[in-house]
Amino acid sequence: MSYGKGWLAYHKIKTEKNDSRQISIQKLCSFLTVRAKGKIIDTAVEEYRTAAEQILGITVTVNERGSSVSKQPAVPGVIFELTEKAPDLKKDGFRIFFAENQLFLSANTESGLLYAVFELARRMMDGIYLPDLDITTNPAMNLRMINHWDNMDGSIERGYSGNSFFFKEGQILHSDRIHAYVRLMASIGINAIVINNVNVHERESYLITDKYLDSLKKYADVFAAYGIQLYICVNFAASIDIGSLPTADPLSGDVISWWQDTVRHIYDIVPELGGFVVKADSEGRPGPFTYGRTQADGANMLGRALKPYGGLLIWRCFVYNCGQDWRDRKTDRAKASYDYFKDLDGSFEENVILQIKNGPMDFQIREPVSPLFGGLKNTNSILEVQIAGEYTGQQKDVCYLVPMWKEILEFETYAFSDKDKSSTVRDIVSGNAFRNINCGMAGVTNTGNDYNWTGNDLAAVNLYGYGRLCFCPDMTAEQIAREWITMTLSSDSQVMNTVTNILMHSRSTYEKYTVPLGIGWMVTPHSHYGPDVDGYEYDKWGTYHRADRNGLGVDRTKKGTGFTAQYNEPNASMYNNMDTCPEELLLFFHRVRYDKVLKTGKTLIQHIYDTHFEGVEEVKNMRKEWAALENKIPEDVFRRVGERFEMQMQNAVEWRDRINTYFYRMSGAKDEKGRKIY
Ligand code: GCW
Repeated sequence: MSYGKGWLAYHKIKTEKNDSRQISIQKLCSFLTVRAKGKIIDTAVEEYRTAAEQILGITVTVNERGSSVSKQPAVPGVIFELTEKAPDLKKDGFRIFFAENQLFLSANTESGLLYAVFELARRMMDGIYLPDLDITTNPAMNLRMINHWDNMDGSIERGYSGNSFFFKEGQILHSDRIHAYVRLMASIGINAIVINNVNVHERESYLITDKYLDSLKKYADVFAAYGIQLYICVNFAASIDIGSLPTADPLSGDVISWWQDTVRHIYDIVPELGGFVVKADSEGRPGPFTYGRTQADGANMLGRALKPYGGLLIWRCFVYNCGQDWRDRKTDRAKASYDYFKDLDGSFEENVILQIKNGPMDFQIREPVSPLFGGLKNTNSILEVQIAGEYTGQQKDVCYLVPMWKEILEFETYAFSDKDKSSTVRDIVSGNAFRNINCGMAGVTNTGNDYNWTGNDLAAVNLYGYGRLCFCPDMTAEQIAREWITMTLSSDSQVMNTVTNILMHSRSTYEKYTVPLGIGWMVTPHSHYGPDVDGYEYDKWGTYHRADRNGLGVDRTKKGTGFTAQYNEPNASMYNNMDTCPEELLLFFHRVRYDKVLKTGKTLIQHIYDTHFEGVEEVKNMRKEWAALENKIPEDVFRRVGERFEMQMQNAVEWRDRINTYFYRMSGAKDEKGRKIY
C-alpha cells in the first residue's frame, strides 16, 4: 500500500527574497561539516541532505566528519556539533545560531542534533533568512510517547484510518512505511512508541517470546536510528497465559522469577527496548486485584524486573468498575482512578510511571482535568490524551484538539500549600513541580495504513500538534496549526487563513452540535460515532446523563457523589458551587433544571437548542470555506477533505435533531425561535 509523506512532503521554496542579503542560502547550506559521530548523527546528516535538496534545490557536500574535526572551514557552511559546554541546553535540546560565517546546529545529544535538523527544515520551508536564526529549544517533557492501539490481526482499536502498518494476520510487518513513519515521528520530537494495543489479547501476549523477539529487534533498530525507543504492552497474566504458572500474583516468588527470566531474555535480544505499558484491572484485563493486591504491588513487581536494564514500567490508571448498575447513584466512575491510586502515592519504584487520562472519565469533548494531577506528588506521571478522536469526530468530523490539550496543560492543580507556587499539569508532567524525571505525555495515535495516514487529511494536524506540544508547550495552538499548514498544504495566504480558521473553531463547533456542557457520551454504543442519547443510559459503563422532565446532569458535589472533593482547594469549592463552576462543565458537576438561567441570560434548554442549531450552521460554513480552496491545494487532499465535510454535515444534522428532539420531548419547552424540532 502506498503512503504520502505528510508534513515531510518538502517542496522547493522561492529564495529570491533572500537574494539581496549578504550570504547565499544555497551556498551556505551546500557545505556541511559534521563534528560528531553516531548512528543518529548519520540520520541527521541524511535528513539534512534531504531537506536541503528538496527545499533549497541544492546538493550538499559533506566536508569533514568525525568527533575530532575542529578547524573552522574557510567558506560559509553549516556545522553540526555535539557540545557539553552549553549550560542552557537540556537533554535533547538544541541551538541554532550563526557565527563566523557558519550556521551552527549544536546539541548535547545525538537526538538533539536530529531535532535541530528538523527545526531547520521548518525554518527553510518558512523561507526565512537562515543567518538570522538564533534559537535555543529544550523539550519540555522527557517522555514524548505515542501509543498505538494496534492488534496483531491488523485491526486497530478505535482506529479510523485503515489497518495497522505494524501487524497483519499475526505477523510483524517490515516495510518502507515503518521508516517513513519513524521519520515523521522523530521530526516532531517523539522519542517513545508503543506498537501494540493496551488490550493485550491472546496473540499479542506472545510478543515477549522468541516467536517475535527477532522481529521486534529489527523495529528497535529502525526506531533507534531516529532516537526513538520501542515499547510494548504486556499481559499482566502472561505468567499464566504463556508461562506455565497457575498464578499471576505479583507477590508470588514464582511469578517474580518468571518475569525476571522473561525480561532478561527480552533484553538479551532487544537491548534497546524502552519498557512495558500495562492496562490492568480495567475493562476485563487481568490485574493484581484478583489476588487481593494493590496496583502498586502489580506495577512494582514488573518495574523491578525491568530496572536492571534501564527499562520503564508504565502503568495505566484507567481502572474503574465497568459493571455498574445504572440504578446505583452513589458509585461514580469519575471517582475511581483517584480512589484507587491516591493513597499509593510515593509507593512506586523509581522506574514506574503512572499514565493518567486527561479527564476522570474517558476522552470526551469536554471534561475537567483528572484530580490525580495535583493529587499525586511523589509519583512519576504521564498525561494520556487521545489523538484518535474516538468521541471527537473520529477523523470524519474535523476537530482540532491542540486547544483542548493546551487548556489541560495550563490547568492549575494547586498541589502546593503555598498557592503561589505553580503546579499546573504542565509543571507536573514536565517534571518541574515535583522534580520527577520520568514524566511526559502519551498520545493514543490516529494513524493507520490509509494513504494519508490519518483518514481525514486535516486530522494529521492533531498528530503533528501533539508532538510539537510535548516539545514546545509554549507554542500557541494557532502557531502549531500554521506551521502544519505551511509544511503540509501551502503557505498561500488564503489557504493559511481559511484552514487556520476552520481548525481554530472546529472544537467549539463540534461541541455545539454534540453533547452539552460537559455531560459526555450520548453516542451510538460500541462505535461511539453519532448520537444516541440513551445509548448508554441503562448500561453498565457508569456513563449517565440522568435526564428527566425537569433537568439533567450528574450531581458530583459533596451532596451528590462527592467527586468535587477530590480536587485541591480552591478548585474543589469552585466546582462544588453551581455559581462558580465553569459553565462549560456545568452538567458534569451539577444536576441542572431546564429553566435555569445561564450566564448568557438563556435558559439551559434554550442554550441546548441554540448551540445545536448554531453548530450545524458552522459546519455549513466550514464546508463552504473549504470549497473555495479548489486549485489552491493538492487536488487529492481537496477531494478527500471535501468528502469528510459531507459526512460531518450529515453527522451534525443528526446530532442536532436527535438532541433537540429528545430534550424537547423530555421538557416540553418550546424553542423561543420556533425552529423545526421533531
Ligand atoms: O475509551 C475506551 C475505549 C477502549 C479503550 C479504553 C482504554 C483500548 O473505548 O476501546 O481500550 O478506553 O483506554 O483502555
